[in-house]
Amino acid sequence: MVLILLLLLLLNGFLLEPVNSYVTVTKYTIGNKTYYEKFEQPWFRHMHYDHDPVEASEKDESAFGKHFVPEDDVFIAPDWTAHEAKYMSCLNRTCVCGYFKGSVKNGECYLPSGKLLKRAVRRELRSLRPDDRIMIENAWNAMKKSGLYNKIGRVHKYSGVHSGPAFTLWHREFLKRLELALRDHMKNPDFGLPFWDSTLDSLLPEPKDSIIFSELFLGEVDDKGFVKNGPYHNWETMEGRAQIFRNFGEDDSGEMLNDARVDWLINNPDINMILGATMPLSTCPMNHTLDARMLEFSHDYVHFFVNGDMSKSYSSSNDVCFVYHHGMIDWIFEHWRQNMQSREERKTEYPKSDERCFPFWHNGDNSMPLLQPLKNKDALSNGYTDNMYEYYPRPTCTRENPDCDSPYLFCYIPPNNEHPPSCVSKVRRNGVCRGFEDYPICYWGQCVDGRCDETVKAPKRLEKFKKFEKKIVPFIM
Ligand SMILES: *[C@@H]1O[C@H](CO)[C@@H](O)[C@H](O)[C@H]1NC(C)=O
Ligand SMILES: *[C@@H]1O[C@H](CO)[C@@H](O)[C@H](O)[C@H]1NC(C)=O
Ligand SMILES: *[C@@H]1O[C@H](CO)[C@@H](O)[C@H](O)[C@H]1NC(C)=O
Ligand SMILES: [Cu+2]
Repeated sequence: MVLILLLLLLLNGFLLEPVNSYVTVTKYTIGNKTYYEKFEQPWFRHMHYDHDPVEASEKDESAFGKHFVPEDDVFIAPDWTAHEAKYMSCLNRTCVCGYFKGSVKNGECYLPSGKLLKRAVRRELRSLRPDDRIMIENAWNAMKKSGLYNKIGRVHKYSGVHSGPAFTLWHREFLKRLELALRDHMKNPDFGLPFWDSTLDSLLPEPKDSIIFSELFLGEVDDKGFVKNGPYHNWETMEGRAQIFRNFGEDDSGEMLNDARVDWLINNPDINMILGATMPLSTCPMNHTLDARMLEFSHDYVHFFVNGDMSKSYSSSNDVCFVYHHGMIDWIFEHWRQNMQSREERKTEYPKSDERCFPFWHNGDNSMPLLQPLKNKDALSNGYTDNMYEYYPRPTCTRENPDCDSPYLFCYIPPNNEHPPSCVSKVRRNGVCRGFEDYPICYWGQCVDGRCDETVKAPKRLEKFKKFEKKIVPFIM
């Protein structure tokens, strides 16, 4: 009896005080939405170690985000050809027209097919029609085969800039170039780089069981973590491994983006939370504290979640997952710009150079390595989204219209209106679906004993959304 009481007490205490430094119950209003922070939500699912400035005594040892490349690495210089160099830095369509072998008439670029070159439309992977997705996958595979994918991958491997103000801008320009190459390999260059909105996976009991990691999208891994099917199967890495490597679960701090952090970022009045130094020197007279929700940190956790090739900056570009994830980071950056800055501010505001804070290569007027002649500040240009690409809206749903417009997603309506309905990714075969039994969570089969069982036929889905309004399921973390 005493023992049972003691056990109950212990259990109770455990539930009330999880071992997590982000535990509080607080009401937040972000934009028009209200969130209640309880347990580790809404910001994080796992504890994150504190981020500390770099001590002056460690200044020389610190890489400040410069890439570590293994000693036995075989260096292959990723130089742009003269043809690429001529077009890759373009920020408008007349400038880039020759890259697509088009011709300029009346200030517009016409492709050899006679079609007008437009801005590329970037869509969430699960919002693409299957035919279009396959067209894009074929383009990637053509680039992989010709060596162009690895060549551009090496631009990131040897020169990607991280841990400070230039991070988001360097990657914006890098993605723009990769997108030009991808479009040049597509039958329909109206499509741009897809992006992976990992908020759609953030509520799943096991995000690694998302349909995104099935053969339909990024591929499944075998028991050693090697990608064993899907469009990127047998993709030899830049380092010569036969398969892309993902090592889910290796790092506790890995996790998806979530709606609360995305909303916090895109409505944030402090430019430092978007572009600020994430590895400042301790000598920096900082205006901002290091916050685990800063854009670059939030970006890191997704890398850590997938792990394997994605866990290191020198190897992450091996995995197309990296490109798609950075598309989402760029989406956040653009939506912050649109929400919080005027057109003029967008092209000029940049954290002030200060050598007490961050090294010179993060300064606005420093050239972007391997993305010359552009300087960090040039990537603030409105030309990117005025001329080169635009974003198709992320999947959303409401109580009135609980439809995510994709067979790979369903509309989750949380109990007690804790937060607004949101689109959630379906789960792959044998994946964990616990807590969502009454939703169409399994892409194949049905949720039985907490797993998607493809041998159990799904009922007719004619009324798929109606019943959820009545039945509300507790959400188990
Ligand atoms: C907030 O809601 C109001 C009324 O629904 C709407 O007009 C406004 O645009 C919303 N603002 C944001 C930032 O979503
Ligand atoms: C397009 O870009 C080129 C190269 O930067 C520039 O010379 C030209 O003026 C731009 N055209 C327009 C219409 O902005
Ligand atoms: C800190 O903020 C003040 C006022 O907003 C500004 O004048 C100053 O330049 C900032 N310092 C740094 C290091 O960004
Ligand atoms: Cu990077």
